[in-house]
Amino acid sequence: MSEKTLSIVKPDLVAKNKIGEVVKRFEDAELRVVGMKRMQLSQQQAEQFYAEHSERPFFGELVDFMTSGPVVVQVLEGENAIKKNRDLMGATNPNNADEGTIRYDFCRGNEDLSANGVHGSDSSESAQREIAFFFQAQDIVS
Ligand code: 3AN
Repeated sequence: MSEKTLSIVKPDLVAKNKIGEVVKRFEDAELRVVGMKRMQLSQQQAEQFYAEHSERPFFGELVDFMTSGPVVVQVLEGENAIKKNRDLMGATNPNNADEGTIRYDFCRGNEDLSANGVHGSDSSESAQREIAFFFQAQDIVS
């Protein structure tokens, strides 16, 4: 089933000039980038986006990191896009991620767990909410 998911290239990988390498992995896996923009998140946007984690001890650190520099948000489309993107990303902690995943290849050795390179929606409900958070319908072109 073709579906859409939200991906974010986080400030660490934007700063390392890895946007293209991340997008290449999506394209090589037959995911299509159907919406994309570079933006600087405000504190309020980051807090809203990660609201489900607001009670977690790392919330402040996560919001600080996500607002520390520009991000690139994308809508990816393809067969099983949500799981496929999660598989390409690898485990939340890059040091536990499988070799060949984005987080292992570009983020291992990072001490700060917030700096794990990429975000990907974890369910179809999250994907819908997260896509609508950043994109208007007319900014997504399949
Ligand atoms: P994932 O991004 O793999 O779905 P979540 O949803 O559990 O992981 O966590 C959301 C984000 O919160 C992660 N991408 C990571 O940046 C950050 N995070 C998760 N756990 C920690 C932690 N223990 N310390 C700092 N940041 C964390």
